[in-house]
Amino acid sequence: MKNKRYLLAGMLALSAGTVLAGERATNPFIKHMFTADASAHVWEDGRLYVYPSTDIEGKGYRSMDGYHVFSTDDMLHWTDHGEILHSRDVEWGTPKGGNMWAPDCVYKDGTYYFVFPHRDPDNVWELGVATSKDPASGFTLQGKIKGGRTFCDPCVFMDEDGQAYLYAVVKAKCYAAKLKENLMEIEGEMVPQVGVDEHREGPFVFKRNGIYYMIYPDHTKPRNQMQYSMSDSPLGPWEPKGVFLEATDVLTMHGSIVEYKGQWYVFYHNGALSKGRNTNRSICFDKVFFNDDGTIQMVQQSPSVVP
Ligand code: FUB
Repeated sequence: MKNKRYLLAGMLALSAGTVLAGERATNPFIKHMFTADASAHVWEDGRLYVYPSTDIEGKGYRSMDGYHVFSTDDMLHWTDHGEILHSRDVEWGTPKGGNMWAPDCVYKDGTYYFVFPHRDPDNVWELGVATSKDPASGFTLQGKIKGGRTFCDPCVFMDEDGQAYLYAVVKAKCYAAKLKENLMEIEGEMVPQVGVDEHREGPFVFKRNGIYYMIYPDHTKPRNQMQYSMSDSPLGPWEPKGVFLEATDVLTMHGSIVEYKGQWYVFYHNGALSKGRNTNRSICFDKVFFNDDGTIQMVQQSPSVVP
């Protein structure tokens, strides 16, 4: 009888999303669909949101479509907020659909700006923007970011002074510039970033203790590793620091680093649910630790994590 009472109490706690001592998050943490290129952010409501791209079962990169948003307040229980955008909604996009690659999201003055790469009818990459007052629903298309070339893999970093920076990729090189107040136009020109020579794609920029970090997948074959560079300016020059996350079982690497409730985490993807299929990836996270000089310690990729 006593045991039954404890069991019932435990079940109620789980269903309410209560965290049990020592409870572990398992990797990959999204299991009901394939997801990649996780961009993680902590927003005003205190939740951590992840904006990944969606891989389609049994298909390749060109079929990627239908962005979902996921959020948590304990790194254990995740809410799938559903699809926020599909290629069929993008009137300037390729009629073939798909081609919805690694996105990012940034917050400014009560509005969330979801930035995504998509091909136009001439097969040229453009960066689209959709906005919402809610971080995980109600996004409305606003058009394309003006002033750039044909960029992919956008990252928008909002500095503490309210200035936004856009980082994006052309032919494996990382370019960056300030964004204008409207976050829809590039100020000046996108300039190649110095000191990120190993960069292949998927830049993500964050700031810690006044230092800017850019993390980026490198050219290592047959599977990319994650490297990083540090700078005292958001537009570099950057100082290369090398690998901090080894390759997984898929070709690509792409992710983000964020602090949540006093702990730093890195998000990345692997092929654990598809048995290593390069285009059916799944997002994971692990803890990140820094040395006293700000450098990042090698990350231990784990099947499960105590947040
Ligand atoms: O997910 C499609 C592409 O693969 C991304 O845009 C790249 O960063 C790589 O992960």
